[in-house]
Amino acid sequence: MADYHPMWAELGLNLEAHDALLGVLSTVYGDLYLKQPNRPAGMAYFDFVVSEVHGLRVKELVDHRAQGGKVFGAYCVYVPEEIILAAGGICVGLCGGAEVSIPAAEEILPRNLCALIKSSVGFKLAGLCPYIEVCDLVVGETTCDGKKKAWELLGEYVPLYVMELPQRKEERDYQLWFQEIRAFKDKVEEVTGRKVEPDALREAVVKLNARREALRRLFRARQADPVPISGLDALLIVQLSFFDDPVRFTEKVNALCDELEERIARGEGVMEKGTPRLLLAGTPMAIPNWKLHALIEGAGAAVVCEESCTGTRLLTPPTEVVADGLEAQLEAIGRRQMEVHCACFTPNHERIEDILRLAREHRADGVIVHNLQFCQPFNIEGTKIERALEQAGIPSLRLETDYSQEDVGPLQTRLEAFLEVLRR
Ligand code: BJ8
Repeated sequence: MADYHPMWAELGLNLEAHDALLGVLSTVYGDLYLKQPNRPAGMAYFDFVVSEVHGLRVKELVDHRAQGGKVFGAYCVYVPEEIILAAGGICVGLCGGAEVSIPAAEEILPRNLCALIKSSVGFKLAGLCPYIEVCDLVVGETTCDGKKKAWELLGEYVPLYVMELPQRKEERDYQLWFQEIRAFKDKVEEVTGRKVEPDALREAVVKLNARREALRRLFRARQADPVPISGLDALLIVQLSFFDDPVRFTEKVNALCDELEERIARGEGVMEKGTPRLLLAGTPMAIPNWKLHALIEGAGAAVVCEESCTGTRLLTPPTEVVADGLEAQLEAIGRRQMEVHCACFTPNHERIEDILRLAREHRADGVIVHNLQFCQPFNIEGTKIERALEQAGIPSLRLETDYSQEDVGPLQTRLEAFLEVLRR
C-alpha cells in the first residue's frame, strides 16, 4: 500500500490511533479471511479493496472533490443514492462496526445505546474515519430513536441533513416519503450545484439496479449445497458495496458469480455437502463486524444468507425504470425503498414472510435471530419471528451481542449446542 499518511493528516485523522486501527484490522482480516480454505479466486479483488479501504478509495473521493464533485455519507439503505449519483455525487456508507471508536462516543452518548450508533459517531469523534472527513453532507434518518437523537449531537461536528422516514406503509406514508425524497433532491442540488435531470437519474437507477442484481446473483449461488462461498466472504462483499465504485463493484461481483456458478456445476463448495446451513436474521453488520459469522463458521456450520441491511434487505426488486418525467422517477425510487422491511416499521409482517421464504430458498436447517444489544425494534420483533419460525417447524436460536469479544465464550457454547440439535 502506498503511504497515505499525508492525505490522512490533511483530513485531520488521529494518525497514531488510525495506524493502530489499521494494524489490528489487518491482523484480524488475515486470520479470519485469508486463512479460509478453498476461497474463490475472485475474492482477490475484494481482499485488495479491504487492503486499500482507507487508502486508494479515499484518494478517489479526495480526487473527485478536487474536480468539483461532492461526497455524501449515509447510515441507512433508505437514503436514495440514485439522486446523489444523478447529481454527479458519490455516496458512501458510514456505519461503524468496530469497538475501538465506542469509548469516544460514550463521552456524549449513553452507554446503553446500540453499538452501531456509538461506533459510527465515535469514528468521527476519535478521528478514525477518513470517509466522514471527505463528506460534503452526512445524511441521517429518523429510523430508530437512537439514531434520530444521535444525529442531533453528531450535527454539532459535521454538516448533517436528516430524512424523515415514515413508520408505517399506508398510502399517506408513501406520500410523506415522496415529499422527503423531493426535499432531498433539492438539498442534493444545492450541495452539488447541479440539477438532477431525468436522463441522469434514469442512468443512476440502471446502475444501482445492476449492483443489486449482481448481489442477488451472489445470494442465489449461496442456495447451492455445497455452498460455493463462505458466509464470511459473502458478508464482506455486501459490506464493501457501501464503499466501492458501483460500476466497478458490479463487474467484480458478476465475475465472481461466473466462478461460483462453475463451482456449483462441478459440485464444488467451500464446505462439505450436508454442512449445517444457517440463515441469520436481524440487525445489520457494518464492516468490520464479522463476529457471528466467524463463530458460526468456526464451529463448522455455513452461513448461507443474511436477512439484514448487510444482506437481503439491500436486494429488493429493481427500481422501476420509468420513461415519464422526474416526478414519476422519484416516486419509483421511493416505492422500491418501501419494499425494504426494517423493524423500524409497524406493522412489519412482510419481514417475517421474507425470513420464512429465505429459509426455504436457502435450504436453511436453522435460523439465528440475532440482535445488536440495545436495538429495541429488532429485539422486540424477534419474538414474532421466533413464533413464526416455530410454527413453520424451523429451529431457531436467539442471540444478542455487541462488538466486544467478552461474550465470545458463551456465544460459542450456545451455538455449538444449537448445531448439535440440528445435526441430530
Ligand atoms: S433500514 S436496519 S440500515 S435503520 S441496529 S441503529 S435500528 S438501534 S441500523 Fe438500519 Fe436503515 Fe433499518 Fe437497515 Fe437503530 Fe437497531 Fe442500532 Fe440499527
